[in-house]
Amino acid sequence: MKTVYNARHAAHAATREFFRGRLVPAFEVPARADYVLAAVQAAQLGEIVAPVDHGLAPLERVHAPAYLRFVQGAWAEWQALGGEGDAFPAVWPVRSLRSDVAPRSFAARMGLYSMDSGTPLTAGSWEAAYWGAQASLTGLDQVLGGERSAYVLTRPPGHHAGADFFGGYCFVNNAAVAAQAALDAGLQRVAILDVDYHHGNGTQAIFYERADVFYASLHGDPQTEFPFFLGHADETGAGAGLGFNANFPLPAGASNEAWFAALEAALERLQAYEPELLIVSLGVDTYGGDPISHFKLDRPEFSRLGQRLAAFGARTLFLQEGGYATEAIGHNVVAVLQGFEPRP
Ligand code: OKP
Ligand code: ZN
Repeated sequence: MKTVYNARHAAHAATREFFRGRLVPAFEVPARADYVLAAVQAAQLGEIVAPVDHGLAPLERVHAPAYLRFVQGAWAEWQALGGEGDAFPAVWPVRSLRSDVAPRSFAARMGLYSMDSGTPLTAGSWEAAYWGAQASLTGLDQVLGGERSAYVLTRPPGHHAGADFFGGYCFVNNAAVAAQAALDAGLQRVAILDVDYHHGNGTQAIFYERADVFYASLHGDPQTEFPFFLGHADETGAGAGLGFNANFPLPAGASNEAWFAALEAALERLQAYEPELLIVSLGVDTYGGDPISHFKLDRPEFSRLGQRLAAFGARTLFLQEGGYATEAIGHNVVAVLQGFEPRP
């Protein structure tokens, strides 16, 4: 299968993030994508192509234009204020505070448009995220153009980003942009399967009241795992979207057996939906050696995941999400993709 590689990912290079009261080396680093690229090349997975620019309009189909403008200009605003190092939010409009008006203050807007202090906004965040969305749209073009599958190698990830907020290392929701673009191209039912360790709160929220995108996710239980405030099993959709959202939270430390049982349950729901396209939010932070996650998958399980997704039978667009055991993620991703499409 072809890989669409967002080389501009490297523009987003945070050095540090907050952890237990101090700034520690960032987990979501450019080396992640470098290792995956090397592994994809070594495995001779297929041609590696560059993203084609589809412009801002497809991003505005799922994100508020004011939010996108904010992210695009945030680094310049931060620099004009004399900001040193990366920008972090420090104040949020929680319950009883107003979020329907955007204050003039940059600090206030950083909070208005974010969900956590764990997502450093850097000089190149917008460039990397914009081109990540373009790479996702380019991968979608491949799959709609007749390819059985495509893999989009990009960072930062996207599934925590909501219609109008960044967070969880994410700025632009690549899965949501691609799903909406697929609908805009004429498809009627798109499934998103999110196998990242973390619940994709942004993706879920964007499509929560809609029946044309079915979001299914297996993830660490939000009782103890990020993003904490979404991802419970009782979130099944609302309004026209009722019945088109399915969450399979698993306790931190869950066995591989439990994980694959949840995968079967999720795929059963998606199979009944009869999607014309499957988008896989492919986080490999489910790996046993991941430094911030608590599942136990390893090479054989990633390969089995790929095989199972191939058996699902749909056109499939793989989008890179998390995975923080930097040197291992390339091998883990390639195990999934080769499981999906064994070498002839
Ligand atoms: C993004 B994705 C660890 C803090 C964790 C949020 C994790 C975001 C994961 N020091 N912060 O879903 O892989
Ligand atoms: Zn994750």
